[in-house]
Amino acid sequence: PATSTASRIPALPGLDATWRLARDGYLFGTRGFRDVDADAFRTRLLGRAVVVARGAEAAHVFGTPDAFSRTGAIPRSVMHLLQDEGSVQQLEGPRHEARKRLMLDLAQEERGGLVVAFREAWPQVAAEHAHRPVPVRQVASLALTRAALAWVGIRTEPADERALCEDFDAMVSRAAAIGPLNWAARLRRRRTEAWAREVVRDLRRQGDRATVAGRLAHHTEDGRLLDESVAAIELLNLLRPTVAVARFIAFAVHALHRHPDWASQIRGGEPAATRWTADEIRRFSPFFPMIGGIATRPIELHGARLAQGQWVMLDLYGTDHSAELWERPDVFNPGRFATASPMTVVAQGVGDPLAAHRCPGEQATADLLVATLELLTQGPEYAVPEQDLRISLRRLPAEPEDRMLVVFGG
Ligand code: MYR
Repeated sequence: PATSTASRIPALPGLDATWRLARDGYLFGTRGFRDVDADAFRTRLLGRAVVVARGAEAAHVFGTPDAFSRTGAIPRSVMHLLQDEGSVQQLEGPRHEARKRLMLDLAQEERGGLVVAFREAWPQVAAEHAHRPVPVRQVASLALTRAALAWVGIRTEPADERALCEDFDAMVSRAAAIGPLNWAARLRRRRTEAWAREVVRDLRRQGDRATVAGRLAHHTEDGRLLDESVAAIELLNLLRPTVAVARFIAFAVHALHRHPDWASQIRGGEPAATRWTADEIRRFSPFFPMIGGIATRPIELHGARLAQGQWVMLDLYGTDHSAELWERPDVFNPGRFATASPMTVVAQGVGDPLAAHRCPGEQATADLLVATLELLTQGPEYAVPEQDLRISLRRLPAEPEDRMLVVFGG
């Protein structure tokens, strides 16, 4: 019987923890676990009962194929900016697997072309922004937009490229916002979706089955082309998260600045040091805070039985900083990856990327960060001006206080 023994999971004091989420941001889970002295707690968010958990067991349970449904598991304001209806993130079971195979074929198998395009775009964009302080994310987003468009095979005018870059950036920047800031980003998203539908129509008209975008436009499920708007949403799902890697790139600049020992190993051409630093940046930096799911069947967690329909959040940031999984988790130490597996990092989700909702672009992200670290140490020179380098974990998404300013070209 689906009786819940979730009561064995301690409850956070207080009726509703929404105010704590607003107060603590990325540390919402960590502070809650500390307060109840456990790796899971029960509470309410916006009045709705939720179990929040971190650690190996929770990550394993959460990554079990089809144990959780994503529909209705994150606020609609977040869902509309990052995923939208009909997208791969909203599918489950065989339909999810068919769509996810396509996304993996493109985002993972074809990632080499993306990295080549990014290496080409970075020095160009750095030169376009030289001799004045500029937030790294601005340079990185534009370089990634240019690279992503070239990679999928879409030609655009420079003005359109800049507008698209700002649209993608807004979708992520405003994902956690409520009210007007979120709505404004949603309007921008509608415009971008209209652009993507037009691209899909063109690709179909031209019969392009060769480029990454062309393959997506001609992908069939049950013998039928994807609905034009769904194909457009999936095209945005290739482009938007690629541009979001700019957030990790800002943290990469921050890390090299704070850890000159690792910077000099990377500059010396140590491939292992470079790869480990890329993975440590993904583990250490505040990126996607938590993921949510609705149990599709009764689930065992920490000896408790969660009923079907239970809303559960997995604290990604807390898991990547948990002492259960990581030695001295709050120390930035790429050397840990001499023995640790990068798959243990959950910044981009958990489980098997094909069967679960883990990010299909995780390998691409790691490769882009390796390229970034090489470009930062061996590519166009830059200086880091005096600024506030603190990173507030209250803000979702997080970034350095002064937005990690750099000056390219001395
Ligand atoms: C995507 O574009 O689908 C992935 C982007 C990852 C960005 C990471 C930062 C996002 C923080 C937003 C908060 C969402 C609250 C659940």
